[in-house]
Amino acid sequence: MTNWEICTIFNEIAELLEILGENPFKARAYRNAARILESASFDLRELVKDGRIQEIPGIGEALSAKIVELVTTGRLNYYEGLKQKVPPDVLQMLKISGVGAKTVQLFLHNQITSLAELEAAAREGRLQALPGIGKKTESEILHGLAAMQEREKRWLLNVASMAVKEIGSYLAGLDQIERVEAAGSYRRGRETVGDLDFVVASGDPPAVIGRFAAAPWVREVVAEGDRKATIITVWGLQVDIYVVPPHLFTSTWHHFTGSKEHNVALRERARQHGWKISEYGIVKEEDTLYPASEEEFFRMLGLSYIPPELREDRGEIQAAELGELPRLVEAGDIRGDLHVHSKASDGANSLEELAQAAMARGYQYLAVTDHSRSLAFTGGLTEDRLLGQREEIDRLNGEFQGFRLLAGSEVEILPDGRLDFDDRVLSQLDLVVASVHSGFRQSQEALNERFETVLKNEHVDIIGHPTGRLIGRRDPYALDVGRLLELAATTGTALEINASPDRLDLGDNYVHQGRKLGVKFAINTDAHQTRYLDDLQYGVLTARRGWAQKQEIINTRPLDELQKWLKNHG
Ligand code: DGT
Ligand code: CA
Ligand code: CA
Ligand code: ZN
Repeated sequence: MTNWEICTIFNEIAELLEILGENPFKARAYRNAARILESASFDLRELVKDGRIQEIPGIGEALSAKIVELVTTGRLNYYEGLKQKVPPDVLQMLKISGVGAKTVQLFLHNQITSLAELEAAAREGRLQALPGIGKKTESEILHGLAAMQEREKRWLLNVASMAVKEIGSYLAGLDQIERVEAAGSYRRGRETVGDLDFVVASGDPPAVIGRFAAAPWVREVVAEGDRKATIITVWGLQVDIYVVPPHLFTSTWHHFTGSKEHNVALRERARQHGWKISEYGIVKEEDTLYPASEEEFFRMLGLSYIPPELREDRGEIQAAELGELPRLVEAGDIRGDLHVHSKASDGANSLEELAQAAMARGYQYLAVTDHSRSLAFTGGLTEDRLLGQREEIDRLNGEFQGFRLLAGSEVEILPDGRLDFDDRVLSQLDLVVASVHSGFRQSQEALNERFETVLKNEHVDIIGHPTGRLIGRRDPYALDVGRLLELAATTGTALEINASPDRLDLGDNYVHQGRKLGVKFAINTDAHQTRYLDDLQYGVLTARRGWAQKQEIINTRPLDELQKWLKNHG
C-alpha cells in the first residue's frame, strides 16, 4: 500500500459516505486526510513500521488506525463494508468526469443503478428529466462515460508497442533526458496493458514533464506535477510518466515495472533481512544504496537477475535466491516460423515472397501451412492443390542456400475429431499443424474427445492456437486445457504459442503449467502477410512469461534437429 493508494481509498470512502447520506463531517474528515497524505513527503509504510503514525498533523486516532490496517493487511474492513452497501457499478460511475456523489445519489434514487442503465437513460433523453440535469449535462455524462470506458479498457500489445515506440523516441530526443525506459505491464510483456508507464532520468524533471505534457500525441493532460504526470494520448491510451534524478533511476524503474505482487513480496523479503527497498533506493543499516543497474539492484539483495517477464510473484524470488531461475528463450533463438499462410489460401504472399521475408529475418526455415479444403471461405486447399504446392516448394528449395521451405498444412480438425486429410496425404508433408476453426461451441466432453483423437494421430506435429480465444473478443472453447497439456506431454505433440497479439494462445499461464509436465511448444505467428512475421516477439514474451527455456521450444532447433524431431516425436 503506497500513500497514493491510501489516498484513493480515503477519497472513495468520502464519496461512498456522501452517497449513503451519512454525517457530512465524516466524509470531510476522509477527504481532508487524503489531501494531507497526498502532499506528504513521508512514506506511510515507514511511519507505520516505526510506530509513528500518530504524529501526522491533522490525522486523528480513528484514521491512523485505518492507515495501520491498510498498510499491514492490504485491506480495510470498513471500506469493504461500505462498498457492500451500494450497487457494484457505483465506484465506476464516480470515475465519469463531472459525476460526483450528489449526482450518483440522484441516479440511485431514480433506479439508475448500473453503467448500462445510465447509458440507456442518457441515450433515451431520460436523464435530462432529473432535477438539476439539463440537456447539456446529459450529453456531457454520455461523453464522459465513453471516455471513462476507454480509459478502463485494456490494450493489445501491438497497439501498446506502436505507442511505446512513438513516445519513447520523442522523449529520447529531449535535451534534458539521460535515459528513458518503458516500465509497467508493458515491460513485463503482459498480453494486454491497462496503461503505459515510462521512467525517465533527468537533472531537470519539471522541464521534462512540461515537454511531455506538450507532446503532439497528447490529447488530454489528466494530472501534472513536478516529477510525474498522466496524459491520454490521441490513440486513447493513457500514459504515466515518472521523472527522477539519475541516481534514483534504477530503483524507480524497478518499482514501476512491478508487478505490484512482485514488489510486495520483494519488499517483505528485504524487511526480513532488515533492509528496505522503495523507489528511493535500498536502505541497508544506515546506508542508502543507489544501484546503477537492475543486475546490481538484485545482486545487492542477494538475488540473481529476475527478468521483467517473471516478476509476477510466481516463485521467481525464491528461484533467484537459489540460483534456479530458468534461462528464458530469446527472440534470437528462433530459427524459423512453423505456421504461415500463402496466397494459395487466405494469405497475401507467394511462396517466394514468404521465403525471402523469412531469410531477411535470419531464419533457417519456414513452414507454409495453408488452410485445408473444408475451410472453404479461406480458399482452403484440396488434396491436389496441396500436393501441387509440395512440388512447387521442392522446386524452390533447389534454388535456396542455407534455407528451406517446409511443406505443411494447417489441417482442419473436423467437428467429429477426424482431420480434413487422411493419413496418406498427411504423411507426404514435412509438418502438420492441426487447428479448430469451426464447431467450437461443442460441450467440453465433445471437445476433449475431439482433441484426444487428433493428438494421438502420429502425423500431427503441432496443435494450432489450442484454446481458440480472441483476446477481448471471443472466449476460449470449453476444452479442458489441463487435460490437453497432460495429453500433449504423453503423445509428444507440440502446442502452439500463437504469437498474433489478439490470440497469444496458449497464454502464459498454460505455458507455465505445461512446461512442468514436459510439454514442447512452437512459437508461430500464423502470419497472413509477411510483415506479420514480426509478431513473433509477442509470442516470445508470452513464452518467457511462462518460464519457457530454449530447449522447450521446437523452432529454436537447427533444421536437421527439427527434422529429426518431426520424424520421431511421440
Ligand atoms: P496495467 O497498467 O494495469 O496493465 O498494469 P501495471 O502493472 O502496469 O500497473 P500500473 O500501471 O498501475 O502500475 C505500474 C507498476 O507500478 C505496478 O506494476 C506496480 C507499481 N506501483 C508502484 N506504486 C504503485 C501504486 O501506488 N499503485 C499501483 N497501482 N501500482 C504501483
Ligand atoms: Ca501500466
Ligand atoms: Ca500506470
Ligand atoms: Zn493459421
